[in-house]
Amino acid sequence: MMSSHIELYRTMYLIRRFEEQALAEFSTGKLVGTTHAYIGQEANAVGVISNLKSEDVVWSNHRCHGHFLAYGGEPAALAAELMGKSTGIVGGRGGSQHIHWKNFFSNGIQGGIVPNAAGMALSSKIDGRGSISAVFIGDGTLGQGVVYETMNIAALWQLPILFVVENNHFAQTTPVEMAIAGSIVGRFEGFGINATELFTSDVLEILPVAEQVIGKIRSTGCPAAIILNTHRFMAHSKGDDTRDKEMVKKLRQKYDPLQIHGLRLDTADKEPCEAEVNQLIDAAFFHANSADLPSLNGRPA
Ligand SMILES: Cc1ncc(C[n+]2csc(CCOP(=O)(O)OP(=O)(O)O)c2C)c(N)n1
Ligand SMILES: [Mg+2]
Repeated sequence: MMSSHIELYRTMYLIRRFEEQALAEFSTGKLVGTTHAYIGQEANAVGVISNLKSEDVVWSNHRCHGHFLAYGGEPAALAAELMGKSTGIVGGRGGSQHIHWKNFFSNGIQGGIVPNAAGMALSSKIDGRGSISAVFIGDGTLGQGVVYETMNIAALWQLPILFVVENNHFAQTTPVEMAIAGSIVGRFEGFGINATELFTSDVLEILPVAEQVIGKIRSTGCPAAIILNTHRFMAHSKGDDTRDKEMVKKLRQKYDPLQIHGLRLDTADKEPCEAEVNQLIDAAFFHANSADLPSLNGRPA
């Protein structure tokens, strides 16, 4: 496997700490716009993105911080972006949901970026680049018609695209049972797209399955899907959570990806790793906080 146990833990811990800090700073008014924490879902981003190559393209959504950090994005640039600062990933103009760095793109419009992923997969196929597009969507985004138009064209034209559905069982406050008829796997299979479903928060279970599915996309050029059943431990955004608090607590006890994978590590490895990441996060937010706002049409803000 391409990443060691401690590397996998480090990336998941980095995401966790970033999100905790972002939520803490939000309440102080330093962050602008909105934010959707990835806490609880870390194993998905790490398990999938660890298998991608630099020429592959990652397409993300409103809950994009974890995907961006797993992709190798700088926490300091992300923190600055959340604060609308000039040192942000896109100069402070994208905020939490609209990021572009290297081959990473995110968009806050549910499903809006899915056809772009197919377009880039088509371009890769035409040019013979061999790269794939990986697009992350949530369960609630399966309510968007454009997702099905994309599945259709991806299957019809045999495009190298990986659909990753992170089913955290809620779209904001709507439980998946109230929004989705039939099955998620069945939606892909209806278009002839192979779909693999996992029920785990263990990065070591996601990693090899993602490796196999991605390998198949590379060797066949055909689309595929991974459905990851997962849980978010925080509110949808900052304070909007109608779920029973005890139920969320129980989910966290059972499905915390950091607890699950952390048990495999020696304290002698884990503690310095956490200390290094804690420092990195502190520095990221400190520098973001002291950075300048972007200029307006070339004039100082
Ligand atoms: C087209 C569109 N409609 C509504 C919204 C507002 N909105 C943002 S996230 C969200 C729920 C998304 O649920 P899901 O796809 O399950 O992702 P999750 O938030 O659970 O990660 C909604 C309704 C939006 N961003 N775009
Ligand atoms: Mg959801």
